[in-house]
Formats: sequence, C-alpha cells, structure tokens
Amino acid sequence: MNIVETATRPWPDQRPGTSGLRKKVQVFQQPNYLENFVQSIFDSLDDHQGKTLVVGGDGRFYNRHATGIILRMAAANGFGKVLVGQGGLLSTPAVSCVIRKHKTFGGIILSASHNPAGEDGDFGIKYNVGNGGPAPESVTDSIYANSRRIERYRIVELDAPDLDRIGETMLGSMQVEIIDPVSDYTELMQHLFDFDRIRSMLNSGLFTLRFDAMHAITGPYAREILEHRLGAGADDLINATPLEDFGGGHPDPNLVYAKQLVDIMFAADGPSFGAASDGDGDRNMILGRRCFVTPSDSLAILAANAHLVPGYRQGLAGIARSMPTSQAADRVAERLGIELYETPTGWKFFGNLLDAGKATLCGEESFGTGSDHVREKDGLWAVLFWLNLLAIHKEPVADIVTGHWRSYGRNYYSRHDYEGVNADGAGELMEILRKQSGNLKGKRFGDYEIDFSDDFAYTDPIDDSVSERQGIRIGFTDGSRMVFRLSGTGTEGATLRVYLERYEPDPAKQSADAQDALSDLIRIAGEVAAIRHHTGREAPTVIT
Ligand code: G16
Repeated sequence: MNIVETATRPWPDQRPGTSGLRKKVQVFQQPNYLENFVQSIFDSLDDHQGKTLVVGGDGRFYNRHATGIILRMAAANGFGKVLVGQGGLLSTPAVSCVIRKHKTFGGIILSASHNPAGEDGDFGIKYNVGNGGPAPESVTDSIYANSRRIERYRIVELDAPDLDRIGETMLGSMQVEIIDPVSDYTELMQHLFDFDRIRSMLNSGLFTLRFDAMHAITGPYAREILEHRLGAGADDLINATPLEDFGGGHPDPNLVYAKQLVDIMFAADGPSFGAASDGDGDRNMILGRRCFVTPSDSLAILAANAHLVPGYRQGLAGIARSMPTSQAADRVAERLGIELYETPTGWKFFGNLLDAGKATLCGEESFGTGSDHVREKDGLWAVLFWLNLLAIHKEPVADIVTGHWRSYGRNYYSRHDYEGVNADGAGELMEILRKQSGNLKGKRFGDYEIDFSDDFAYTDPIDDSVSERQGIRIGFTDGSRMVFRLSGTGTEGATLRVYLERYEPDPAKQSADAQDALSDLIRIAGEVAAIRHHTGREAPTVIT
C-alpha cells in the first residue's frame, strides 16, 4: 500500500468548540487544513490500529470531498475498517447509533450542524468516541495540542471508493463498507416506540402532521420512518431532500429559521402536530396547532410521561439538563424522586452520566433532547416520542402543555441571541460581569432582588473533571434567573446568549406571552450587562 507522509505546518486556529471544529468552507479548503485536523484526531487516539471507524456527515458542500480524504487517511493510519453512510451521509444520532451497535472504535461526523452550508457557508468536523458520544474535553484538548505541533500527515495514494455503492471494498489493506445510513437507526426507533399505535393515529384521519427536514440530513430518515413505516403522507414531509447548500436556508429549527413550518402551524387550519430538525438531525422543534413547545418544556413533558412509552416503561434513572436550560425538568425530577443533573452547555457533558446509568433523559434549551439510547441528542427520536405520547393521550399538543403547567407550574423562558457581534466587546461584557458576579447579592431592581450570582463551574460526578467559566448566572430571590454566555459554535465574531427564566405557579397567570411575562427581566439583563454599550445592538437578532 502506498502510504505517503506529507510535510505540513500547524494552523493556529484548530481548537474544537462546543461541538467540534466549525469554520467557513474556504478555511477548510486551504491547503492541508482538513488533513492537519484529521491527522491531529488520529494522533490523539491510542490503540486504534486494526479497529473500525464510522464516517458520515450531513451532506453539506465539501462532505463528499472530505469523506474521501478521511478514508484515505484512515487507511494510511492503520484503521482496519471504516463504515461509511451511503453518499457520505449519516445524521449525528445515526453515527452514534452505528458506533454503539457495531461496537466500533469511534467515528467522525462531518457537520456544522444548523449553520448555513454551500461554498460560502460553514463546514465542520468532530470526533466521537467508542460510547457513541462527542469526544470529552481531554480528547479535544489533545487534538488541539496535536494540531499545534503537527509536522506531517499520512495518506494513501489511492482513489477513494465510490460512496454511492452499498457494499464492501478494500482501500489498500483497509476494508470500507458503504452502509445504508437509515436502517440501523430505524431499527432502534422501532424498539423504543410503539409504531403500531402511532400508525393507527396517523391513519385515523383525525390527526395531521407536518415535518420539516429543512433540506438537510433528516429527509431520508423521515421518509423511511414517518412515511414508509408509519404511514404519513408524502406531502406531510417538507424540504425532505438533502441539498449541499440546504436550499440556501439556515437549518436551525426555531421560530425564526423554520418560518415556513411555523406559518403552516399557526394558520387557523394548521396540522395537529409539526416538527423540524436541523442540519445534522440532532436538534428538534416541536409545535402543535398554534402552539410552540419550548425545548425546556419539551424535556419536562417527555420526562413526566416517559413511563407510558415502551422504551422507558421501566422509569427514569435521572434527568440531566444543561445549566441555561429552564428548571421545568427539575420539578418533574423532584416529583419522580429522581436526581436532576445540571451540566455545562454541550452534549459531551451528558456522556458520563448516561454511561454510568445516572441519567436516562437529557435536554438542552438549544433544541436538543435525547436519552441513553445513543450518546447524541436526537431530533427524530424527540418527534417520535411526542407522536407516541399524542397517540396515547389523544389530546392536542397545546392541552398537553397547559396541563403540564397546571400540574407543575410554568417556567416562562426565553433566549435572546446577539449574533455576530464584535468579539472584543462581547468578551469585555463577560469579563465585567465575571468581576462583578461576587458582589451582586442583595442588589435590587424594582421588585427583583439578586439572591446569588456566579460563574458556573461543573465537577463531573463520575470522573471528577472540572469545567470552569461556563456562564454567568444571576439568580433572584423569587427563583427567577438570567444567564449570560458566549456561544461556542459560531464562526463569525461572537454570539452573546442571554437566557431568561421566571417561575409562575398560578394557573390563572400562565397564559401570558413569554416576552411579556419576562419583560422586567429582559430590561434588567440589558442594564446589568450593559448589552447595548458592549454590543452596539439595540435588540437581539434571534429570540427563541
Ligand atoms: C451544539 C452542542 C450543544 C449546544 C449547542 C449550542 O449543538 O452539541 O450541546 O447546546 O451547540 O452551543 P452554543 O450555545 O455554545 O452555541 P449543535 O446542534 O450545534 O451541534
């Protein structure tokens, strides 16, 4: 086998963020940029010789090209076999599923998630370990360290195999198996949910559905599962063909970017249930007719009802949520008498809890929900979970949500994003808040009095690793909260995220618009952090 060692020099900017390395396509197209990062991943692994790797991505521009390079480098770096999704496609949760089912050494996912795609868009790459989940910080730190001292990368001088032909071929002495990207994942979903019950609901004529794949990876999964296995109509799926530029859209399933679906769902004669997933299929947005379910409420509702669904009938071991996610799930955990874990933002922080059997369901405010079935958040899984609950309860989505609030109280919640702001200004805002955070207790703003304020730090209960500087939390004496942090997934400037939350136990006061209910806190956040001064912005770019 003709292995070539190519000399290279480090790039300075290959530190993985919240979820792998995300950059503009043009950055990845620079000579040796992708190769350096892939070699840095391989150099950070122990004992991978002869083992199996999974490779797949969300189908965005550069996915195919990068897949070919990764295969040639995997062969040169001693992997025994690579499982590749047909066409280079695999959703993020499907990669996790394939790693776990086939007990592979790890996997590489090509995706910049919900970030726009195309020649001028973003590309990304991340490494998942043998439990199927994102590499922990120890591994991403080592990848970065390797990227800073890399001098050569290894590649075979052979053509990469045809990615479209299912079956096995050899690349040098490494086996390449092109697999159907959908089948292992579909089998897992069938095991977790009551497909017969969902199918009867969809066939009853009383229930209508709309799923928006946003021209990204979930299209083929939704066709197979929702249409072929569960009997949804072909027209119930929109934007279901993956395109290299995601149709020019921004496949982030939220009220702003999934506007087409939101308009359909908020029409007077809208479908009973609507959902969307993102670029790589790990996020979800849940809607009912004229009803938006916040991701935080969705996690709480799934947790409260999980015992009704086949895969979770035995009950939940615990619930985990990221720190900025609302505390709605905490109330469910309390009533169920199970543990609630509060982790930093990033799915990787759930991995140890899931592996140790301490948490069964996990969720994040950033439209991510999942469970111990894989080690990634999972968009279609959340959709199927909701469909299963709807088939049991036979109630509109809005009634399930308000019923939950009546029983547990409502956590009014909203996130305000200031995208693409000047990085220096945003950094300064955070530094000033950080310095102040010890001295805010007792400070009053109208009816609100600050009870505590800190920079969130997390000690992993399994391996005792410590993650610091994870966001400034300001808590008020009435239980309200605001959190400030900078996104770790953007590719331009900085994105300031402000998370706002207020608890309302009185059912008579639970039907206000979230922005109205949070208006005092929104104003206080602007004042405490001098947002306008530091960002130069009058208003957030995205409100969810
Ligand atoms: C990634 C991570 C999530 C995180 C989200 C937002 O999601 O996997 O855990 O919550 O980014 O992170 P940030 O607030 O730092 O931008 P995805 O769907 O982009 O992979």
